[in-house]
Amino acid sequence: MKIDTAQVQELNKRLLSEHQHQFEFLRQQLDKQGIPSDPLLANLQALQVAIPSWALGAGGTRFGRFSTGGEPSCLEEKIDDVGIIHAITQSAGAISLHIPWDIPNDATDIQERAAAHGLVFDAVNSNTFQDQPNQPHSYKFGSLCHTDASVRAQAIEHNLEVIRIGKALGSKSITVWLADGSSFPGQLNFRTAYQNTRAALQEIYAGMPSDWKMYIEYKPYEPNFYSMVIPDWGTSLSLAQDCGPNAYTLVDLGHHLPNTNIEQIVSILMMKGRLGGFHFNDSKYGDDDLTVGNVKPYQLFLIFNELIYGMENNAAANPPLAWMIDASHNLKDPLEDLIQSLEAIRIAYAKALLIDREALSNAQQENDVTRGQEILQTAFRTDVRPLLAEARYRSGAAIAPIITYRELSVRPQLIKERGNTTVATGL
Ligand SMILES: [Mn+2]
Repeated sequence: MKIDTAQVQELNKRLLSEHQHQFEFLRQQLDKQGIPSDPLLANLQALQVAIPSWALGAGGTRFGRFSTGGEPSCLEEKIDDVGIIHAITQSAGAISLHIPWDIPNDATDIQERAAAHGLVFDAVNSNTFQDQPNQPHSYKFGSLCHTDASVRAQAIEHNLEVIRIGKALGSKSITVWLADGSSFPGQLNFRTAYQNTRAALQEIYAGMPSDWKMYIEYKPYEPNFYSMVIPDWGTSLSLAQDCGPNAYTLVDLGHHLPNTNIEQIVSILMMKGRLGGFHFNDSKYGDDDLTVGNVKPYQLFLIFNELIYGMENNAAANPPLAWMIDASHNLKDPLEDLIQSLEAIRIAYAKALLIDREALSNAQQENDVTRGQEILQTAFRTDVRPLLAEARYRSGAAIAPIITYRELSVRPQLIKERGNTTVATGL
């Protein structure tokens, strides 16, 4: 299924006059604060977030999985689904593949299909957290950290294969997330596990083309519950530094213990020029992988505050970040969920762009705590939705994405084309 942009424009006509009224009101409010709208709109139009190939079907828990219907059953259909989201929002211009779930049969074919939807390939993701059929060695007790050198060699070779596949598609980065760790005290030697992992990452790094980046993701627990080899940003950063200048830390919002100050982590990593990218999601308890911004929108805003500050004060030359949604959709239509996530990311970004940075810096210098809070919350409490709608409208996307998605009957049509029982590869 492919969405005709003329259909989107047609639906926009009905919403246009009400939208213009709301946007004009906001534009005047911002003008009074000395904030011109056009640069904000240009920033919003430029922000593209990658959609991972594993987020297009229904996720599940270890207790069960409930199908959505019309799920993509091959890589081609996954690309079509991202194309649908991009046609409606013009803000999901990239797809992130997971190997081996999404190995393309013909790279040129797949690249052309993606290009027809206006999509490029973002970071490729390796998988050594589960065993594949006919794999000689098991990852039950770890991959890059394993005590047995032949298991480590197999895991290294898999990552090099992922790089080769990514290269053929035009990707420029690899994300490594390791499930390695231990579930019981005494199970492994912390130092040996770290040293094995470091040596393996260095080998993978050495096999990367020189214009590629490696993103090292961290997570404090799960699937191992006593220790993870890369539990936190400090460990990830130390490994990245030991690999080389093209290795970076990747922050997944759900990969923190409750109440961790993620915005502070973002700030320090950018100061060091080592923040590579972001996996967006939201959570109440742990790695819940919920729709971005649905539980803690203020945290997301505070993170964007640091990201923008980091981009504007970039002495360490932190490169442009890789943005990706990393969520699991257990109840909602995955495409609707992803559209909502894209919206939440852009809302947080737009609000953070409104912060009066000079006034905030002065308040901090003068230790005026009250004023600092007022400045942040004035920006946060501004309803920027008309700004997002205007950015979308100018890009040829939908003024109201969820309404448009439903009026176009996307899901019923996908069910008609693909059936009710297809299962997307992934978690
Ligand atoms: Mn992630």
